[in-house]
Amino acid sequence: MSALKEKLRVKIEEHRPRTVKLLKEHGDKVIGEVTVRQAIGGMRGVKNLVTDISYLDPFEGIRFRGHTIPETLKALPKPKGKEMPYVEGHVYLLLTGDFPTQTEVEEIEDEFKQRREVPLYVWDILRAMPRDTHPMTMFSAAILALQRESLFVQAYNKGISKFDMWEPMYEDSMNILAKLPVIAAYIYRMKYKSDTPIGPHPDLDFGGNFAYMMGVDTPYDDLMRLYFILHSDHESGNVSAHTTHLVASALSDAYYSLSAGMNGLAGPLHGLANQEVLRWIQALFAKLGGKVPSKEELEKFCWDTLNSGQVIPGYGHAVLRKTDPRYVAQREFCLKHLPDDELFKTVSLLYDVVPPILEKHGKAKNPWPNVDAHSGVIQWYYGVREYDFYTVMFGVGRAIGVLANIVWDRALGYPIERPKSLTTDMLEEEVGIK
Ligand code: NMX
Ligand code: MLT
Repeated sequence: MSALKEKLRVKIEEHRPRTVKLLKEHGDKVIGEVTVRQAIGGMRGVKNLVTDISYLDPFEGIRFRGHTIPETLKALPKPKGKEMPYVEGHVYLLLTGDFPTQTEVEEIEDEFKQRREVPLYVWDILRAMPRDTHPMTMFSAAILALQRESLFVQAYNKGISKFDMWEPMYEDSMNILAKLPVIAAYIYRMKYKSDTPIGPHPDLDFGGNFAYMMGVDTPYDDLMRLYFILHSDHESGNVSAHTTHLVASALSDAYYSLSAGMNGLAGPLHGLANQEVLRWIQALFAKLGGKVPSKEELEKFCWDTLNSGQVIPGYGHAVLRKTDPRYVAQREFCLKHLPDDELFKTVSLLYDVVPPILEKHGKAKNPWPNVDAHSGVIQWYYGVREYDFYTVMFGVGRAIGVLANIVWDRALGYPIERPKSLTTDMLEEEVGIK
């Protein structure tokens, strides 16, 4: 058994009594209430999910296993001579709650190398799809196609105790994670680079290999290490995490669950917003004949967008009530690596322009930028300009968090998810309209 799996076993055994005690001794304690607005309005703010992988404070932003983004980036080990940490180390942190040592991280790097070979039928399936299929459809289909490899299903069919289920879920999750950068880069090179896929490099880590397989030079590797870490998890209620958790709660395996989560990520109000941001900015550039927009032109474009009933992509959030620290981390990367880039300057100008407009517009509860407002501009700078691919990279990162979550779901024996619904008649009766 790998050191990571052994560590996880210990952590799981230590944690289980806490969940048992909460349920047994405090199971009926009330921790919130639900209003009519929440029932109709997407359950916003209803406290009904439990995860220890990450927590999102509305004003502080995300903490991974209790650590802010700057703390996480500082404490995780880095490949020699690199600015950003190993993604493998973040996998270790999210699964176990501890920062790994250099040796522990290198063990996972090796483990991923052993697990990353993608069966040929996956390439056949991708190649059989029309080339103009959206890359998120290809990505989700590839994950789903791999479902026949599930060790969880094999174990289930043989008969497995509920409390051992985390082990095959972990094996499936690690197998998927190792393959995702290979699949994503393959889709990119097949679709947009004249069908010239580049295979993995034997000496490179998760982020370095992704950059290599995309065919983009350093410091793109460091950007992608940062990118995958930043996008990994955002507590449990977001659409991709919640969907993955919900599907897994039926004891569907990690392939079924992740593919479903990715389909949620592909929505424009969720992960696809990063593509929408670039599409929106490029539409403005096209309108101005390629000229960099002035502040006044940006303001007019924002109002035109709002007045035509559309949202400003990359701004607002269901939970956050301040600038997303994932936006800040990407901005810092830009200030260091591409301070004079015109598109970065436009994104920076939007940061000045959009919040007061959204405040004046008076609808969005959070006028500040989210992670998606920034990610596209850096990809564009490094030559990855096919913006409908951006959500696939979000998906590779997001898989780290949602898979860690479903391993723990099985470890703690969480049951099938099944909230209760009411009819409109019942709500009207409840509030005294009828
Ligand atoms: N531009 C225009 N209107 C907005 C925006 C925005 N960026 N954000 C929220 N609103 C509107 C929203 O559509 C709603 O209008 P209505 O009452 O007519 O339905 C109203 O403001 C209240 O919405 P909120 O409660 O502030 O936001 P909610 O929690 O419902 O939705 C988002 C959160 C993120 C879906 C929303 O802010 C949005 O659509 N933002 C733009 C898309 C985006 O950037 N999504 C990416 C989110 C991050 N991610 O990666 O997933
Ligand atoms: C995410 O990273 O999942 C988004 O910010 C959306 C969310 O948290 O609701």
